Amino acid sequence: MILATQDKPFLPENWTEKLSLVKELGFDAYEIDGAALVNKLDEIKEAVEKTGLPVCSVCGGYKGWIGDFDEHKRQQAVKDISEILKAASEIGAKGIVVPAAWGMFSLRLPPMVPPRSSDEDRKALLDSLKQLEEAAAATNTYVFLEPLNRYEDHMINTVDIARSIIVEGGFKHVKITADFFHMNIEEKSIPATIKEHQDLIGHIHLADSHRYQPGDGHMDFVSGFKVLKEINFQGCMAFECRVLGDNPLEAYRESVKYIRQCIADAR
Ligand code: LER
Ligand code: MN
Repeated sequence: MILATQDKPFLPENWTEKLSLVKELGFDAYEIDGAALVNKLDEIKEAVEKTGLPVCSVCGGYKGWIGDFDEHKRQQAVKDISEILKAASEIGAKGIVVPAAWGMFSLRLPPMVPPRSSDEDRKALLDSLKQLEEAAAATNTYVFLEPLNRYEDHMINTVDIARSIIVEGGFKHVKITADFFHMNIEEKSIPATIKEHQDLIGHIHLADSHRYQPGDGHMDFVSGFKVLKEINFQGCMAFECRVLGDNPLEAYRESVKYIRQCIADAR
């Protein structure tokens, strides 16, 4: 299993120095911001070559959402993500993590009544993903559709809903990001969810129960990793968390060791 990290405030700005330190911390790969990738493509390519630390995936870095209420912003998201996928393919990244929307609306927070029906939400998502399916096919990349918990999005909260959209659209280049933090809130069982949707899970996000670094909270990673091993998951698992501790760099190093031990314990 490939372990990756997103950017952190304690990592250097210079791309070669950043990727070197990521490697030294014990990671195998890096999950990059889409805007950084597009704007600094040559610099990042050089850093990947020099350090031997690949960019495995992209997350964020575009305007709007694929399920945006605002039609103009929705199309902007599709356009930006298509551009990012071109850059991703140039650098050998597998694809981009894409939620329906993040922080746009929650059915569990006031005003609780959305400005659009769930049928219209679904129509918008299917249309965006149809366009992105073509962009991903043309670049041999994937869109990793990501369910978020009920407080962060109202359209796709569970892996099952993500599946139903992929099946309805007949998409071949849309897979699922299974994020342990969101699954811990929304799914009855993380291992059972991974097992049931193994054919569509293409990417993993890791954080502990409180969204800080793995090992600091009470998430049961081992039971999920057991299933990932059983199904021979070949994708990337990217840390997506803030880091607690007086020395965050060292705390992060310990967290990588912790996750590697969880992987070893998952037999
Ligand atoms: C947000 O909570 C999240 O999980 C990100 O991966 C959004 O794409
Ligand atoms: Mn995530």
